[in-house]
Amino acid sequence: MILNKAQIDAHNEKRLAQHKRAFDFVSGELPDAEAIIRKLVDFQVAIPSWALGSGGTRFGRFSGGGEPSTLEEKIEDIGLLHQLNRSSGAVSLHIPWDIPKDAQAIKNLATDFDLKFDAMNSNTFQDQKDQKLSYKFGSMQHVDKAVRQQAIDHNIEVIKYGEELGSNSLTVWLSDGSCFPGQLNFRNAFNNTLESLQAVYAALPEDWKVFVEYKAFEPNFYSTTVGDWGQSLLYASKLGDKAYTLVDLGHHLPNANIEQIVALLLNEKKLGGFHFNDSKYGDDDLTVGSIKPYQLFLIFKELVEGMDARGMNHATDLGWMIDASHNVKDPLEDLLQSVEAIMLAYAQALLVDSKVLSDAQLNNDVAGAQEILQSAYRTDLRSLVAEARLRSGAALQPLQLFREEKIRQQLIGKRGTNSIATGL
Ligand code: LRH
Ligand code: MN
Repeated sequence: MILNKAQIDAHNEKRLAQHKRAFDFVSGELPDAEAIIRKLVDFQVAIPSWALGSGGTRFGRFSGGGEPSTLEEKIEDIGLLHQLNRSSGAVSLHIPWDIPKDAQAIKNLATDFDLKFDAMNSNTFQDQKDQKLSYKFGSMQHVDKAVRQQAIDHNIEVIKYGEELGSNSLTVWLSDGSCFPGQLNFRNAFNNTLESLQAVYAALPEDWKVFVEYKAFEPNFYSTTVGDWGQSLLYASKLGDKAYTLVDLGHHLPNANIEQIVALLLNEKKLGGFHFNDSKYGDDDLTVGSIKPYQLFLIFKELVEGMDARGMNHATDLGWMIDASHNVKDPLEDLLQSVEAIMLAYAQALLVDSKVLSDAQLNNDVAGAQEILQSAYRTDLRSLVAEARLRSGAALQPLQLFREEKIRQQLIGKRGTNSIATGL
């Protein structure tokens, strides 16, 4: 392990007095800081195995060096993140980018880092070198039944890997769609996709869930066969109780009201999980909370309110995952900032007094309602999130410790500057 308890303790020791001052001041002002801290300690975010290297775009890729080039090294990097913030306790794998050659060994290594396996991700949006039939014109929507069957078989194979690792959910994102009017029969594409998903659904183990991830566009630029929350909800409703929708924040058309979509999917008991990231234009996969932090807060406000209304367990009843790609930031620093943004938005949402807000809404007190939301959003809860880390044995300032210990330089020392991580 690159990092040990003594290094974390020394880091915290130097910052304890300043932290206590901030924490005592803020917590003293809050109705129930302890309740919020307990929830923060329990809240774990899954780290995508495909976002531990420099992604890049079609215009270029700029590696920062020291990237993990094996699944073992990826587990080590996610383990390091979890040591630093004790809020990254799960791995979301992408197949075939990260096939566990020895599942038991990978499971043991993950356990050493106190990591679990969250949703498995299938991939029928790329052609693998040994693949018989191409997905150029789609996978589950394809006009050729043999191509659809190939996609179904792949998803069933992914479920098998997940069972070996102790995962209990599958995320299906289909890049299927069309680039030009006339290219596709929308009704046939929908019916083929539903029939294919039904075959995958039938292969789901009893305690598993399947998440249908929607996306407005890219790589298809005229239609996408699972293009928005309504289409995903249609599939999930027709599939059955083990099927849910998955909300990737970057998969919406500009100015979509994602917090309203979240509220309605929760209301329908069909919200399965998230791919957290941020974006200004398209599926930019930027650091969570780096562009629209108020939207992230509003989404968590709907999550807390909607989950409480259904008596759901915040930590375990939805899939909390990051889906990011790094072009100019160190991948691990970017992920540390994303987890911090998620914990802060969750903490602020927990601060909203839903009873008082409901009274304002029932009295059409519009300005009053905004005051309630914005006073929560404008409350600096960084010391509470830090206190939750301290109590979990993590670092008060994970990004600072990552830099103080020159961890990227250590990784470059171990892995070199040209190691490449599979993924985006
Ligand atoms: C598609 C997506 C999907 C993943 C991929 C890595 O844009 O969000 O969740 O499979 O990114
Ligand atoms: Mn995604």
